[in-house]
Amino acid sequence: MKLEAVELIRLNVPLKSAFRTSFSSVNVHEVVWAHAITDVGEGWAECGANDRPDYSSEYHTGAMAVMKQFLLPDLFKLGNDLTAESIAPTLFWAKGHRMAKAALETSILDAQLRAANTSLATYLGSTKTRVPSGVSVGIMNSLEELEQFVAGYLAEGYVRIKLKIEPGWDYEPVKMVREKFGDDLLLQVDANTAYTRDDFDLLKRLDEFNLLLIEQPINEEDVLGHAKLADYIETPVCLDESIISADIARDAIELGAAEIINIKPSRVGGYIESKKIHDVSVAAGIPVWCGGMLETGIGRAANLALAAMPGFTLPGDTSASSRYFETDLTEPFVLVDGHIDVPTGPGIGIDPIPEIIERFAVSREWVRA
Ligand code: SMG
Ligand code: MG
Repeated sequence: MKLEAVELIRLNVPLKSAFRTSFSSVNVHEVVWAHAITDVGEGWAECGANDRPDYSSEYHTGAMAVMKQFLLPDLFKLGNDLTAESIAPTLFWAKGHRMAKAALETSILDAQLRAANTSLATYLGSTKTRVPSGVSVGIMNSLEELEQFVAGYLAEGYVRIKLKIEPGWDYEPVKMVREKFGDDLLLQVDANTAYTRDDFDLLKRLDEFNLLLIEQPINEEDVLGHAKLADYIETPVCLDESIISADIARDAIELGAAEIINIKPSRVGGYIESKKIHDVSVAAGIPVWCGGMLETGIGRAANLALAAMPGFTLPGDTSASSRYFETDLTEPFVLVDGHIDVPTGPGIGIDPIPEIIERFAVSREWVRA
């Protein structure tokens, strides 16, 4: 196949309520999409970057700049030799920028699979038709507010609760949720690197709550520190930000730093690398689950296909459209009995709704061969 053009679309999508993590609070989710036009048809993907380099070093304006100046010219140069599988090797010379690369690879993979009439789930070797859905609950202003939100999500049917934590918002909120909602609740926490090696005793106090896991407690570059923590506490240590490739996943597992892995396709450069991380983890007996970056339906559809792979044995942050959005940009994904259906159509299996793109788009720009 051949890449003819890519449209980069920036959208500002309002959130139903502010989402606060240890590093930011957002009311409007700023999104970038890649819309690939090839000789065999079009494809869509969402870039996982935030508007600021707060979750990772990537950010929207930077991701679009590297796509335009370096990544896309190389993909155009491939001419008729372009395949989704050729993208990572072609762009390997460009260090980092995995979220930018993932968006391009996924949009072209979507086009390739649509033309072949194959779903992304089939391409990845996924086996489930629906996946259990967890929900990520932001840092709140009070324990009362947190209790209300958790009660609401459980009433909707979410099968697992993840609490965002940071110093000062950890032991008490986890204790409250455990006490109010019972010992059977699947409960985990995510610190987004907010702690340090000096906080191990504090984190050990969470052992009493029988958590499924603690996600990325300390600096993403301190993989050895996570191994030391994993030795020190009972709660399984799960890595998110640290795992940017299958090689790093292999090393982190061997070091004992990753007892569980959160796979986010955007963070690791796409779905092909995600499958490699899945395979490395399964071979080592490490459970994986699918993370999220507050994706709209375009990103969520592809994440659901990944989450349906056999090694994804823990519920993911693959919540329904209504978790974040009053209006999604695709047909909404709905929670049924705590699960979301995996799309079965060709490619990512879902299309954006043009009028809703128009409503939320702040810029649309074509990059041509
Ligand atoms: O998509 O539901 C979602 C978001 C889940 O908590 C979530 N993501 O570190 O896992 C994580 C965070 C990153 C969010 S960046 C704003
Ligand atoms: Mg995380």
